[in-house]
Amino acid sequence: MKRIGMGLVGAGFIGPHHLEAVRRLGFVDVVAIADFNDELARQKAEALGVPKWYGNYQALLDDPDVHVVHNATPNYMHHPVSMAAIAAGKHIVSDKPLAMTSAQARELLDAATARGVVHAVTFNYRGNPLVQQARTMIAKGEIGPPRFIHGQYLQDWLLFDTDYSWRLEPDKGGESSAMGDIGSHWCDLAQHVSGLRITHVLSDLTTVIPVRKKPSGARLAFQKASAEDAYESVEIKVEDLCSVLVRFENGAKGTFSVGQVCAGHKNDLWLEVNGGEASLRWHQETQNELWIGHRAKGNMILQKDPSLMDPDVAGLAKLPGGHQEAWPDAFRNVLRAVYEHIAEGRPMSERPPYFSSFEDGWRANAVIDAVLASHRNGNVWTAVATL
Ligand code: SOE
Repeated sequence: MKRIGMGLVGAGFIGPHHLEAVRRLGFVDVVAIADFNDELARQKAEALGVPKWYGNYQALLDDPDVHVVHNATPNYMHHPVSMAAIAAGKHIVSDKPLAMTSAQARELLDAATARGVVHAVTFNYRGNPLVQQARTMIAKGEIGPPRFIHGQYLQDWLLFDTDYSWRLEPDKGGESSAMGDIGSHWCDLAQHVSGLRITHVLSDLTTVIPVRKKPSGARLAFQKASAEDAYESVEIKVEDLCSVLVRFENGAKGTFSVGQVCAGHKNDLWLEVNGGEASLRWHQETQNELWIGHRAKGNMILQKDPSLMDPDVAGLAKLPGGHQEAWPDAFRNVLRAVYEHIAEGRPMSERPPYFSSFEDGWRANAVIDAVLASHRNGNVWTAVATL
């Protein structure tokens, strides 16, 4: 297979995971890293074994050895970096959320489509084998029409007032914090697995911790406060907890909660779909099991085992039953689809279902915008924009 050069912009918490996933593909060369300045970029490049580094992203975009740009910067940089990458004719992989607003996301989708580059958003949970098993079962009518789609995405790394992230600053993270960060995953997963668009939402947003101690230095996601940190007390205006009622396009109802102040919940994403004949539930923290609920016979738990899965998606499980696959494997699966697509020069219209594009990124941003508007306008039912 033709070798492809990858360039990473932003090497904070998530960037190194992009890098590790593409290294596992076997036909991708990690060419360069760009970060906020030369020294930071050099340190990151050395630590991650990357040959070239740049103190600004435009220099990386000018490098002819870079064919695909991964945008793993904080949210406020998503739009400018991705727009510049598209203008430079590079294929682009953006971390989620695609942009700060659905208007920005729409600009990105239109620009990437017009330039004819491959565009992807890392909704990485789609790459989990049993997520695809669930999607396939629903698409084939095996649980009947979805009637109730519900779940949660809870974490606890922002539980204490000494916990901090740039995501809590609207100029860096956007108007929403928890919804943009992890709610975007839930909205994508629910729509992807059910095959149904979210049409309306009614939301209630809360800032459980209205004043936090902002550390003088940078803090990565999940990084604990240190006794040496100097603090400044800052007012927090964005939500760290959120409850949403949902309506789907076929009339199905739903509900989900998103929070990052929920003690004991580490990366607790689950999605349940109750259909006319059976139910399915997938839980990220026990991701090698799919619960299948029945009315007239015993419930079952399907283990991730390629020999037991639907043959259409069994190939996403790379190890036999009993050999657990995990978070980085799903990330790798999504990026494999993207890079195979690039290598084979196929159009975006021929991408596999679990390849999340800028259109999917726009869709999640549109739901987030509606969630914010619903809350702002007094917790009222609000329509989600359509393309
Ligand atoms: C922090 O909440 C975070 O790293 C998210 O940004 C990721 O998208 C999620 O997959 C894990 O948690």
